[in-house]
Amino acid sequence: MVDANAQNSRRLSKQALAGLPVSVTRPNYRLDHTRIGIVHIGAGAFHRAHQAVYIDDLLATHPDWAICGVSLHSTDVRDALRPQDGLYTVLLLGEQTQLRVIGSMRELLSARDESAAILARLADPAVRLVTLTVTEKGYCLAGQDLDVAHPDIVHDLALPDTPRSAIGYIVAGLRQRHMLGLAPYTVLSCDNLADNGHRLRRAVLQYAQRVDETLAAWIDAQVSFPCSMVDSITPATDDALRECISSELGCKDAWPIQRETYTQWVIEDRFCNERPPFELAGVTMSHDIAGYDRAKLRLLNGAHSTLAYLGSLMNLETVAEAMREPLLAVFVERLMRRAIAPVIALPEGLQASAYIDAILVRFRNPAIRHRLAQIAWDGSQKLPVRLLSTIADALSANQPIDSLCLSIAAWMQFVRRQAHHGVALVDPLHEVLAGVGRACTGDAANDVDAFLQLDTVFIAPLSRDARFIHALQIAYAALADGSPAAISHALTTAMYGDLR
Ligand code: CS2
Repeated sequence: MVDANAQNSRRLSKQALAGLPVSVTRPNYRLDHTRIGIVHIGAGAFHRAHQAVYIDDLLATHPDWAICGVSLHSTDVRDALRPQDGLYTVLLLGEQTQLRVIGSMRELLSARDESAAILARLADPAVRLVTLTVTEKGYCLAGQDLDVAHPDIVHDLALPDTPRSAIGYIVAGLRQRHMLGLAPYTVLSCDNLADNGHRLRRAVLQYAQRVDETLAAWIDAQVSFPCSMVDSITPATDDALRECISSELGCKDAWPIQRETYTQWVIEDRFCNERPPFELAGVTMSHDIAGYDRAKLRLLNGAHSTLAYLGSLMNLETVAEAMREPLLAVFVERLMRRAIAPVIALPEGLQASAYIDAILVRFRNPAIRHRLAQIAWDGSQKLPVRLLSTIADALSANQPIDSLCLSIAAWMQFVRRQAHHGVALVDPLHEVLAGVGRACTGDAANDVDAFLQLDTVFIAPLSRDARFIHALQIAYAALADGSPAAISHALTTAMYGDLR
């Protein structure tokens, strides 16, 4: 333990590295011998916990792949990390916890006031890869297409040289390269989104077509957008973590990150420019991203969202706590084994039972306080890829959908409860959802119908499928008033196989 005054006066930095306790792993390369090779858009916690750690593993032998981290909407990450020379700590939560200082983010920029510097980086030929984690909503999509009415897209189309959106920056960077006769960069989506590369490519091309058709044709022919699958549970940073890390380090880290020890990154090997030797850092290069994606989004994330809504309705706080609730733990395990796994095609070599076993162990990890409220965010964006796609496939295969509909009904009940309590949702549709939630009366047919009108969440033909509507109404009615007692009762009924 270090003297509190000394700790407050010192900040994590290059100079502080030598004085850190020996148990803390630190960069095994000279920070100033590295060179920026990647621009990452969306320098949030997930990127810093995941991709930046893989890159940190490579810099000793491949120093020209350091990262410039860009935040689109805020200056917080830059303001926290720049005074620390870009350094931050990752706390790895396993049987034994481990502290590691990451040095791969050599530059931090914010689009709020450094737009020109970001565009200059994107035009730098040493940058051969642009990666992004901007979450589902950052793609500005309406269904499969670019949402041309999205305020950021409207802005960027009017002023393409001073963009706001990730799509606007990617295209502005490519436009400079095209004009300068430079090779394009590969654009790699690292968002937890099915088919992420294809969706991004479509949005970029649709946007570029509106800016300059010649440029769009060049992007179409020259730029690759590989798909990728990312996985590592990363609970949000809180003050307790900040204090704990600063006290362990003996100096202040303004924005440490925590994550589970487990991590996976699968990337489609389709790059139009040089790429880092990802394999050396444990990344799987594959041609079946869709299979990995499906397995992860539908099993892990589908189960996560289910726990988030049912668990929140039961007034539980974290995933591990929800897994200690026997009814919920059994329900979610059966959901994965009996309702989800039978209707997904897994990539070669991935065994559903072992994959689910591992997910259950990860969810039970007592070292992680992963708040259900965090997972409940952005339900309108997450449910289609996590649960509704499985329901559509189950219906096509004539498989039961009752328990899957219980997860969707739990979201509806959650929206209803928050609206009635006047608690704002974190969701791009929060205003519409608050209106729908407030109007809910508890009548299953009416309430379910009101939710089904949300046509960016419930897409036809599923939204009009009589079997789906019927199962949803039964599930919603089974959750009754959404109270903890009603949820326990519905889960008990579901355990015995029939909600009716
Ligand atoms: C979680 C994910 O917050 C959420 O919605 O389901 O962030 C999950 O922890 C990651 O996808 C795990 O890789």
